[in-house]
Amino acid sequence: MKLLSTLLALALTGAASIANAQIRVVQPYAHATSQGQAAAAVYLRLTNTGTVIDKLIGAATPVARRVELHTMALEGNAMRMAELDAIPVAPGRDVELSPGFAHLMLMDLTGPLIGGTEFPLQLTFQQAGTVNVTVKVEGARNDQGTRQ
Ligand SMILES: [Cu+2]
Repeated sequence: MKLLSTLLALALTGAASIANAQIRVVQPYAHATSQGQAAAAVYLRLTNTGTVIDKLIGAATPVARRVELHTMALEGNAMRMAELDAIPVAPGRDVELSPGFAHLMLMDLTGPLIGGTEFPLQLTFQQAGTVNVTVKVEGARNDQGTRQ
C-alpha cells in the first residue's frame, strides 16, 4: 500500500522527467530527527530502466544546506561513513540505498525532520539529468535505534 502510494506520488510529480530519464526512484524516506541533530540520511531505491549505465552524481533539498552521497566503509574495527563522488546504476539493475549501506546524507539541516511530513528532493544523474521526488519522514525510531 505504501509502495503504491509512493509510486502514485511519483507518477503525479515526476512522470515526465522519469519517462525521459529512465531512472525510477522508489520509496524515498528519512527518519524523524532527534533534538539537535544536524544531519540525516535519506534512503531509496534506484532502478535503471534504460539501456545505458547511469550515475547518481548529486542531490539537493530545501531542508538541508548540502547533500552528500555516502557509503559505509570499514575503518579499523568500526563502520564509518565515507563520501562518494557518484553511485553507479547499471541498466536493468536496482541499487538500494538502505540503512547500513549507501545513503544520501542531508548535511546542515535547516530544521528538524518531523514524522508524518514530507519534503522535496532533487536527484541529479549523469545521463538522466534531474529527477524530483518527495521524501516521506517516518516516525522516530525506538531509543536503541535513534543514534545515527
Ligand atoms: Cu552518511
